[in-house]
Amino acid sequence: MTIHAQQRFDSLIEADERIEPDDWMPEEYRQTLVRQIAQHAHSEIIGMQPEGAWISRAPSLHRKAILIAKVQDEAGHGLYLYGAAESLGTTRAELLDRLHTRRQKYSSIFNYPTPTWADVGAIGWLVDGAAIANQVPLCRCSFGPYGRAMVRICKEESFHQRQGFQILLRLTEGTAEQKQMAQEALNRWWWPSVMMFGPPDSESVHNARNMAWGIKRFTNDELRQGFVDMTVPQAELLGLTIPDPELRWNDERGHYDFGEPDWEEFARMVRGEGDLPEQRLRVRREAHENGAWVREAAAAYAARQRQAA
Ligand code: BYC
Repeated sequence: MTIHAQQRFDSLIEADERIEPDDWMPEEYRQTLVRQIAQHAHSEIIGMQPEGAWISRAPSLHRKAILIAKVQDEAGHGLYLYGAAESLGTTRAELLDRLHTRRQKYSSIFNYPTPTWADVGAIGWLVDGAAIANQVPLCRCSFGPYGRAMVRICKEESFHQRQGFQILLRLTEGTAEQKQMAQEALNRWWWPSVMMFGPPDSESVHNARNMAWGIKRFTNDELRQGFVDMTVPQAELLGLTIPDPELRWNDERGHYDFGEPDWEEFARMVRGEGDLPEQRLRVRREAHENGAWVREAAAAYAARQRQAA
């Protein structure tokens, strides 16, 4: 590395311009991006499971078609993100191996069950809603391929969020049992969604450096607050009650005050403790093994094309 290369990197960051894969970058910048983008990609593909489990049980053909499209979108998001990570000099095979051997994480949010159809609505409304709050600022990430991947992902997430809201709206307009089912799904998914933004700022390891590098644009707590402020009026529209007795509008701050999440539970979910996280990884490893023949066939086909060229 020359001093010139470091200066160029610093001045690009300073000017809020993009770093591209061929540009020199500090090793820590590269590593934190691989870590975050891989964790994000893993979350997208593990995140196919809780909703995927409802494809065969969707309440109508129409809902089934929408759900299949949504779950396929998540697979696509995983692909763009693995592609963005590969541009930093790693490979998809290596990243998947790190996921399968628990050397890399996926989002805590996907370690919760989906016992009813209303949970599918709650994932779309709350989890995709939280994803949008987190990912819209990532469209301006200083690393070009990640920021550009985010633009398309955010467009798709906003369709996902609306379909989730719409599932719950239909349920809340239905019978007393259906409304109850929607409320119970909100009770299950509210706190996990609030925690999805990561540990409080006081405990965040990467906040400060990633903000300075223009990877993150807002801290975990700022994003969490934005999510709560955005979601409370939507819950009111649905006629559902957010399960937080401390939730109230604070005129002085111009934001909602809310209670403290259970950070011990968050830590357990991040570590992947329990039967459900075990199942998530088992299903993922099996899917990978069952797909081996596709990878082999694609590699053989590519080799033949190269020979023919
Ligand atoms: N779960 O220093 P911090 C989707 C880890 S999927 C697990 O604040 P950072 C969808 C963190 O990695 C979208 N681990 O970290 C798909 C770090 O550990 P390491 C998922 C978490 O990076 C299907 C440690 O805690 N979204 O939308 O500055 C269906 C300290 O944290 C979590 C993304 O991946 C967590 N929730 O900030 C429906 C967004 N939170 O790595 C929907 C991209 C924190 O040092 N990622 N940790 O061992 C980010 O924006 C940032 O990485 C985070 C954390 C805000 C999540």
